Amino acid sequence: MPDFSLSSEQTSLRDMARKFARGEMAPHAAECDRSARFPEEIYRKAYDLGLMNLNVPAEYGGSGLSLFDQCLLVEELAYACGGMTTSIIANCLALEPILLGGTDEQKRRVLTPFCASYQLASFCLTEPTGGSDAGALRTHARRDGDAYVLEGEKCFITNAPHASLYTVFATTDPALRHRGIAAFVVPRSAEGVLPGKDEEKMGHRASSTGTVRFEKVRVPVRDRLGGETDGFSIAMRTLDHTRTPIGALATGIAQAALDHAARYALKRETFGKPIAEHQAIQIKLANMAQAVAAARLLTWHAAWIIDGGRKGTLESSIAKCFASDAALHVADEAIQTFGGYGYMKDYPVEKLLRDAKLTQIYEGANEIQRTVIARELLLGYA
Ligand code: COS
Repeated sequence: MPDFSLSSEQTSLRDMARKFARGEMAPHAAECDRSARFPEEIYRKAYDLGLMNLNVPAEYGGSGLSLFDQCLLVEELAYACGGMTTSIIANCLALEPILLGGTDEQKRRVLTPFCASYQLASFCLTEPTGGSDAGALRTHARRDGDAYVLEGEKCFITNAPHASLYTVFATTDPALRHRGIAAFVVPRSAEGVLPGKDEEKMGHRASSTGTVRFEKVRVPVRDRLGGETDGFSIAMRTLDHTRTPIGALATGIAQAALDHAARYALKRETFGKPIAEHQAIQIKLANMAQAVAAARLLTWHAAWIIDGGRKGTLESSIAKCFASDAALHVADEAIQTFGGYGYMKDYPVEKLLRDAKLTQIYEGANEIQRTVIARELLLGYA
């Protein structure tokens, strides 16, 4: 059985993230949400504290944290603002394909200069014609001498308008479906890379989400990750790793919702006593607390499995799916505890609901997570 007691290093790491989240992020969360502002100055501070390239080994200039330690930090950041956290951890998603599929030469050439200063990277898999069916990509990679020519469009890409580097998945032959997909590293400076505008979103409004068009972009063969048919496997293995921190992100949102609800319930009086003394509210708070604890433990368990060298496909999908459903439910119950005030933008809980919603959709919709969970589960019964 795993032992989840934190070492003194882990406690210091968590406390550092908590201090940054509550001191630097939280004071700006409502304003960035209202105006959909991308607070680059906060992201630069996150970089300076080593909170950005968490998964990149120290030898390539990153923080080199275990997935478990990443989850500790991500929960703290998300407690303050889910949207800012999404932008802060997007580099982990974008760089993971290089860690999994790149050679040592590629890692040194790409990651080392990238991590040496504040820069953003984006993971480009999803396309306008579909995100869940990742084997059906239309972005095309045509071999031409010592390069590929990329042509196509990606959408819903976190940080795309601000990124200097993209990891891009493209097909050499759509008829081959997942067996025809290759992965590439593409600098924004390459001719024909055209990031689009920021999308106007329901939640995660401090984060930036946009399209990227690739118009006849020449990508040298040396910037392909793995073999020409390895792209789908690299994408899937990347998501196995990065869905777990989404569980942590959702847990942070849920914990914030629970804390707001409990504090409010102790202050707000009806029928001559604080609503926290009414059983209807106590049951709500008790159920919310159970959901938060289970989300955190499932996330830590998935991280523990993957840190131990196992694949973690099942566990990361369970963590992401459960924690994101829990976050939406807990945020909803927090609003209900606040009553009419909860529905007002002057109070913090309606933002938590809008932010929680995205965690059910991105890095694989929860319907896909359930597909993955069922497939993995049934393997054990076949
Ligand atoms: N790790 C390694 N390999 C994997 C894998 C994983 N986690 N999951 C699947 N594969 C392999 C399979 O073993 C299979 O290999 P073979 O061709 O050698 O048999 C291949 O990939 C195809 O797998 P599968 O048949 O399961 O593919 P499907 O087309 O049915 O799609 C899902 C699988 C739905 C799981 C995939 O398309 C998916 O994850 N979609 C969601 C994408 C997503 O999360 N998008 C969000 C982007 S980030 S915001």
